[in-house]
Amino acid sequence: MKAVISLGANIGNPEEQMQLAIAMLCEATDVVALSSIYTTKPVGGPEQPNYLNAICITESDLPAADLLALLHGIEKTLGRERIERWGPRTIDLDLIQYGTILSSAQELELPHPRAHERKFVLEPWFEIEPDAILLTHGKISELLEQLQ
Ligand code: PH2
Ligand code: MG
Ligand code: MG
Repeated sequence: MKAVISLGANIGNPEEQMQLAIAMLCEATDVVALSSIYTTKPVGGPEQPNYLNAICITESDLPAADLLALLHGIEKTLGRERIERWGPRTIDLDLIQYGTILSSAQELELPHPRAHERKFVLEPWFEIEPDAILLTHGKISELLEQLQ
């Protein structure tokens, strides 16, 4: 199944953390596409530094909970501390969409409930998969257009 994963970092050494997270994703999963790295203004949360953001698409057969655990493991390895919602972070790996799974579980909502309104997710995703459909909201090209 195709997994769309978003990466973000804005404290510590964001460039290095992004590269390490990408390397770990390549090691642990079958990465099929990787976007450029974008510099983006923080959305929500306290005043904080700009982010680096990217999207990675991988092929995986793992159950969603196991894939999520893998992402959390990478975050932990790279020193992620969970202090404040939408606060600054050394690395954030979010599962945006996984195959055609729809889930409203609190531990893992799929597709990601805010993906449709986040340019920092849609723009890099569009770069590597322009025809992509966000299962809950439709064509990402149109969602992105609405945000411009
Ligand atoms: N992540 C957030 C909150 N705000 N803003 C940007 N630009 N990039 C992010 O990755 C980001 C954010 C919560 O995960
Ligand atoms: Mg996030
Ligand atoms: Mg997250």
